[in-house]
Amino acid sequence: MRLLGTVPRLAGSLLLVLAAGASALGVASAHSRPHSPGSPGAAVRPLGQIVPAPAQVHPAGAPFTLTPSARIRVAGHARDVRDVGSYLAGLLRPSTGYALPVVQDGGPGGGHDVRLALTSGDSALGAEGYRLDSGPGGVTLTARTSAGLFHGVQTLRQLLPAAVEKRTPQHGPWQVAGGTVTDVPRYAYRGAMLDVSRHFFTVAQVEKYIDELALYKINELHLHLSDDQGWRIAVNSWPRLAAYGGSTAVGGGAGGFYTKAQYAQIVGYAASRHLEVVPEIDMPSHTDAALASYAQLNCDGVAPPLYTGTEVGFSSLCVPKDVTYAFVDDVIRELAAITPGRYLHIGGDEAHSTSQADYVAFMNRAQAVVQKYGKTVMGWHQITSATPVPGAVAEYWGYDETGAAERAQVAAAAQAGTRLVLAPADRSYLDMKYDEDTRLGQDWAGTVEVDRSYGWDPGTYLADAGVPASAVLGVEAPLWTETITSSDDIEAMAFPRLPGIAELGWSPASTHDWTAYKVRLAAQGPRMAALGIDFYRSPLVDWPANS
Ligand code: NGO
Repeated sequence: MRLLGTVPRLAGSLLLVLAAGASALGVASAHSRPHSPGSPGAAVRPLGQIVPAPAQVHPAGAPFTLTPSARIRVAGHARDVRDVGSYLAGLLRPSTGYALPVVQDGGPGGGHDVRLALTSGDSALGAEGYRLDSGPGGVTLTARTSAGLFHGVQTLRQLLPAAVEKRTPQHGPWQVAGGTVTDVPRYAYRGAMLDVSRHFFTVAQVEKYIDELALYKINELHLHLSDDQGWRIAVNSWPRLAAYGGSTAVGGGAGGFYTKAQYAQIVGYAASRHLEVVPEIDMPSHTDAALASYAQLNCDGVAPPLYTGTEVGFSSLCVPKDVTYAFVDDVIRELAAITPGRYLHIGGDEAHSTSQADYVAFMNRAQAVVQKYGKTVMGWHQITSATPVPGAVAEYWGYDETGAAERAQVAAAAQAGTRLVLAPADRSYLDMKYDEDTRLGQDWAGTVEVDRSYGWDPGTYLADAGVPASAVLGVEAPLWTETITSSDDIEAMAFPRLPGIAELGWSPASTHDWTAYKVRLAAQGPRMAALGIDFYRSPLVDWPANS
């Protein structure tokens, strides 16, 4: 633990501490009952005591107990549903020590099993919703899609004791409160961005983050693949971008890049956790790595040196040159070809060394290239100062200091049909320090404690400026990595703010309440600790002793 001292690891007294922590939180419910004589009485967490808060919760009846003979029954033959079953088994086997075979379902009833079933009915569940029915006879997850079942698995997981997250055998009982959860997301886009340019992160590090994001029902992974300090994706037609432009990082250390096969591995891993990868090539500024790799991309034909500092806005592609558009076309064509997701992000932020006329000309041409290769344009909200193409998504990263004119421009675009992903820097930027003592991060948008990060409503955040609630596609939590170099660093900044942004993206506005949220967040402490996530123990939250 780097931020706040040592993490208590109380393996021997885990159950007692769990029980004590649970009752301190008032999570022991009418549905709790001792599992067996002499059991330390681990309380059953109430249905709904999860993050993100579910849309509807109906506690009823006695709990379900996962036993050694339980099976994971998968209804139907769809490969992706079976994959969700295998994923669930993989989560539960190490800590329970149970075999949990994934078997074909013979129909409802019996078995004291966990059952996963697709339904074509219940259109209210939408593309990502699910229903969880729990009782002594079993747990059934129902959804219209495998994504819905996967999100239901995250709920089931959070209803089990935190020790289920450990990778070595633990003591049960493994109980889930009785009743029904019916849950659908508020927003379709619930993103996390990782800047792999300022510092490079390996495939394994990205996969680890993906696993952590999935627990909170995040469904978009935005990868910031290029910036002044590093180009991180192989492009066959411009090989020096990665080979040379990817060779360093902020501070001058070794950089790195993903081969196309490695990128495909990340995309595939994300898909297995029901996240879509949104790749970003930031243009026309934030391009020193490209400009250093190819002299012809510069207006003066001279390649600048590689850059390892942290200034922004000094670089620009040469807007009048034809070769710039050959470059843009090649890069976007190759990236689109390895990206199954819908979106391709072209940056557009902080083009301080590009004239506004050039900026507009460039962004409009770049958008056309994204469309030509079949992708939906995404850009930082400055793209609204060009001409967003129909269907474009602008990512708002303003903050309390953002001027009225800039907000009005975003609002005008939103009124004209541009959809918005909200990532306000003084709320959702995971690289902002929690307080002045935070070891990592920046504070240009202020310090952002957990309550501030959670304390806004995406539906009304830009209402004053004139943004209609219907224009909001969702939220994102970006993690810029000027100061971030390891998985430990990622975790220290993302957790516990990321779960709050995930909740703003998923949960109905009616559940929004800091006092209730901080109790549910506290209950995540032991779970994050069991997962080995080195999270920031915010003093605003009463973390249980085993967190
Ligand atoms: C800004 C800037 C990034 C920085 C980040 C640091 C955007 C969209 N552009 O956000 O280059 O890394 O702040 O917080």
